[in-house]
Amino acid sequence: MNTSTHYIEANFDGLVGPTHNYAGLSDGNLASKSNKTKASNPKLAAKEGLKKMKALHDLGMTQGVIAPLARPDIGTLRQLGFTGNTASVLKQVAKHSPALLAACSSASSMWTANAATISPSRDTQDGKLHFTPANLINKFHRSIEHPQTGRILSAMFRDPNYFTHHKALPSSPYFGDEGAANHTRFCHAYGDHGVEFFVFGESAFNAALTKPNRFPARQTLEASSAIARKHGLSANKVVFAQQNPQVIDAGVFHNDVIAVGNRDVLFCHEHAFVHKDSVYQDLTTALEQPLNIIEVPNSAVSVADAVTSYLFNSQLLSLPSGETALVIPRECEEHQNVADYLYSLIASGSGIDKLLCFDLKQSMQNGGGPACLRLRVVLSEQEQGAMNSSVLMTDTLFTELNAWIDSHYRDSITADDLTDPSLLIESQFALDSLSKILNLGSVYDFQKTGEKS
Ligand code: SUG
Repeated sequence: MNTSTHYIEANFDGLVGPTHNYAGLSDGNLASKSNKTKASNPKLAAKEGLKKMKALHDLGMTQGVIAPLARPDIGTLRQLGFTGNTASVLKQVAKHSPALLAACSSASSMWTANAATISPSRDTQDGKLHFTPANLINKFHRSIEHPQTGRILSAMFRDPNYFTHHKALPSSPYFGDEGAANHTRFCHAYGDHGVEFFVFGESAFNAALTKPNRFPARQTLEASSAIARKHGLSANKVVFAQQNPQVIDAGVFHNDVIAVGNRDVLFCHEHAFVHKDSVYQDLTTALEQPLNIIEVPNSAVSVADAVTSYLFNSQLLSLPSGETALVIPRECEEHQNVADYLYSLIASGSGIDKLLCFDLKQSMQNGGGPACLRLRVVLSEQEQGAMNSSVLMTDTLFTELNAWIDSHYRDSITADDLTDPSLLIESQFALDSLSKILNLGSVYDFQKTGEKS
């Protein structure tokens, strides 16, 4: 391994799929539940996300795109006993269970923070980058994502000399895994051997650990430790922490709704973790240098304010200019307490220098903010050279994707539209064409899965 090589953090955002809709599928995610039955606007959703990608690219960040999954998921519907051609499958399931149709039509793969957990090559025993797609077992509509997600990630990071792709963990609640949304990496420079921080909501085997009462904990300690093992991480560079069950019950369904970290900064709410002092101590010890912990007091921003504004679902970015930026959703500026807190934070010399604010309302209404929409990958120069560069944002790709959205996306979807076989055909055409733009090969394989209309 060449330790003098330069490493960067690239962000890969999920392109919102053509079936984006509000189906109220996520118990414990307050936005998802409260927007059920609202009409969605997939075209606007995709453009909002794309604008964020382009803006970060324009600031000099390495920005990539992750293609959406094929939806409705006819393969899963066939597995559940619906037969005939695709129009007939849709008709049967719409009659039998509109909720099942909605689950199989969800564009939830847009939240790529849940796509996988990734360990950079500097942290792993074999010096390769490791990927484990999340099994997302806690929600049916998300549990069907990982096989296609794994294919897409493999088509983006193909070269086995650099990239190791694992299968998702066993599909059991004991190993509930929600990917990078519950995983943060700390380091001084991206090329250092980093500290990988895993936050879990409950333990499947240790009954002594408290559990939330109202809403499910989606990540188990057992899943997090399996990933650390599979990725070959050093024990002294891994920290496990339990998320406060009370915040899960208040709507914090992933750690990235209450904390975000980058390099040697941890920005979190004071109620984020159980035994927070020992968590902070363990992180500092593993990092072997000071960690800048910016802890937001409940008196300034309550947990409820954090959940409505998505303050912590922000991206903490080290810009090429040397500044640290916090990428926030518009909702933070619209929330008085949160906005006041943020302006004082920037003025205080905390280590966060500027705010970048984006409209991501279409995704926010399903509980997905800026940080949900991105998957971080720390890459060396050689790894950047070895990956599929067609997925990296450029001015040309931005123009091409905008035109692609314009020609394939609807500007409104309601529950009734999900039964429409033309939506399926439109989506298949769109993804066929996207797989060429992004050079993904046959990741969708509609023919093979019997999904071709
Ligand atoms: O899993 N919402 C997603 C939001 C994921 C946000 N991701 C992170 N925090 N990293 C979820 O709850 C709602 C779909 C619907 O109701 O139509 C949904 O799946």
